[in-house]
Amino acid sequence: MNRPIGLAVALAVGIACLAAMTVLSAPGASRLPWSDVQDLLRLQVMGPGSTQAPTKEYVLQASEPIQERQLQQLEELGIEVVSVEADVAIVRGDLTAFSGLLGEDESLAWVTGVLPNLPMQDSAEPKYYAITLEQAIAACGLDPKLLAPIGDGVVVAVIDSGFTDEITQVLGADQVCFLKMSSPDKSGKAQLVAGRELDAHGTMCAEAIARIVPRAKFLLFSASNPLDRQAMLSLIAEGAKIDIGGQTIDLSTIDVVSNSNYWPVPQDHNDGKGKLARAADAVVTAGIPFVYALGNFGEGTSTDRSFFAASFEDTDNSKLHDFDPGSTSLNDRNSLSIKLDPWDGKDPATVTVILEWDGWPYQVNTGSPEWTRDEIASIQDIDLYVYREDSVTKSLVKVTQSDYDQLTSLSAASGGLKPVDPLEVVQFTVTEPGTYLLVVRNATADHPGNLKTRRVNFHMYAFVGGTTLSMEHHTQQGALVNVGGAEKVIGVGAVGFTTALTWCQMPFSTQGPTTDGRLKPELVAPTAYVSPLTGQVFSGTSASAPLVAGIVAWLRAQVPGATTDQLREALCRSAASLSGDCNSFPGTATCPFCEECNFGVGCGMVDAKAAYQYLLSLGH
Ligand SMILES: [Ca+2]
Ligand SMILES: [Ca+2]
Ligand SMILES: [Ca+2]
Repeated sequence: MNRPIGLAVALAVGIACLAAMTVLSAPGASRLPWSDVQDLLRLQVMGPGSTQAPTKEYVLQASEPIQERQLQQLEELGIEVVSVEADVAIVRGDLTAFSGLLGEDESLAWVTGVLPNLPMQDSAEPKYYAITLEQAIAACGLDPKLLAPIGDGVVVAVIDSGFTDEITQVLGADQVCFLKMSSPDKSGKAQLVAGRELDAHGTMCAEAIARIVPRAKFLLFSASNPLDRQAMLSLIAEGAKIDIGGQTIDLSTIDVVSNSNYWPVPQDHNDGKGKLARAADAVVTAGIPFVYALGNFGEGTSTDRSFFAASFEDTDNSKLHDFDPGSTSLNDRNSLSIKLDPWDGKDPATVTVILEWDGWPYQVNTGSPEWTRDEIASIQDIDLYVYREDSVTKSLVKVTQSDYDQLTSLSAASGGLKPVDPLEVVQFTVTEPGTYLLVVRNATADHPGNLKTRRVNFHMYAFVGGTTLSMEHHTQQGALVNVGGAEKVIGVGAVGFTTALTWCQMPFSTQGPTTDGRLKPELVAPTAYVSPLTGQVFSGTSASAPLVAGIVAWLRAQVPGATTDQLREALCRSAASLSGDCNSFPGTATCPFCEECNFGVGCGMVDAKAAYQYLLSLGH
């Protein structure tokens, strides 16, 4: 993304609601260097819970109420039974050998599953178990014995932040090709070359797919910034042929793209019209299904991130958005407060806030390089300010600001300068406890020649490193980022296995819809499984999407004639309904493929076998 880094511009006009306060100082209002934005939080951070593989207790599930003789059988195998209740037992011991017997030893056919007994959350209900990767795959309707998931001849592309050597423990050297974008040459062009970044995140994504289609070929793309990712998607959509060490890699042979990372900077307004979303849709149009992890923004508060969406409203004419229109306190009314909690004040915490809105070019400019009068009249400029309330004096201190002038940039555009996207970003370090106030200001009002009437719909994303963040208000629905709103992409949410032995939407899993009202996610898949390669519990929607991508790869091998539209339709129409309150969400979107769908779990849980049968029913 081309975003010029300018000098901070001091506030020209006082903020009405803050005028009565003593503004003590405005320490170093600095812009966040773009490279930092790219590096920051580019991964879908693991969801809540432990990252250590569980080792102690397990939940053993039986096909029937457990009998005395079955308990004896376990004892003879060296497994300690802690407790039994109907068809579930809590057991202890090294279950490595025992797990190997399952599915092989017929006398153990009554054991239908063994789960590590590790609640993923301590504070909230319901609790979630970490499960094994095999259990996660089986839960997706893929029984290795029945379906022989091998994936001969299939080519899988995984785009992620990086890959470690561990992946070669499950994939042969002839199955893997590491690719990344080169540094731009003098003309500014970058090439796809052999190489990679190192990151276990991509390894765990590729590992999950490899367990479903172990004989597929893997193109592992390391994307270190949004521009690289966009370039990669364009090359894939073009079906480019890349020469790597004398060998030609034909990107048109890719059968599925799996992508589980994002940058915290939205590149569109969650309407699928942004650069990355369009690049992803172009991949699907070229005949390659695209599976995307929808993100971990669902919880909204008391995590390391929060999201807020609103339509700009200013009934007190302060030029500041009314976050609390009914409040008699001007500060409360015109600001959104955030607190870090818990925070002991010892280690400075870094907070990043991103503000984006339905500005231009995607939502206003109709595509022509020339702007019409109506389009220009629709441009709205808003800015982002951060204040801190002094814990002693209660006065407000300006912490930082981001105030790009989108209107000036447009004027400059006709002089050959690049336009600035509707985006404001601040980053500040919290060095003392207190409440921070986020303020969204209508800067268009400063442009008297540009009277604006169009309502601005804006999104705010806040992130903190190392602690949790509580936002005064947060919005649970619609916190999609990057590719999340793309029309043709299969967006995947996350479900966990609960202590009630049901599948339930994970609280962190990002909810739809898109800003233009379309259903997201399309479906959900399990998360929080133990990666055999890294020994970590792989959580977040990052872990769910590769399971769906693996199933798509498997379907491509089984039903080579299925089109991308048919694959998407088959996955959605055959998804299993999830019961229970934790899967109930208000609101339904336009839902072409399922009768019962919602913004939390989409059409439901992916079911590979049912999707396969659905494709057969279409005549394949
Ligand atoms: Ca106001
Ligand atoms: Ca407020
Ligand atoms: Ca601005």
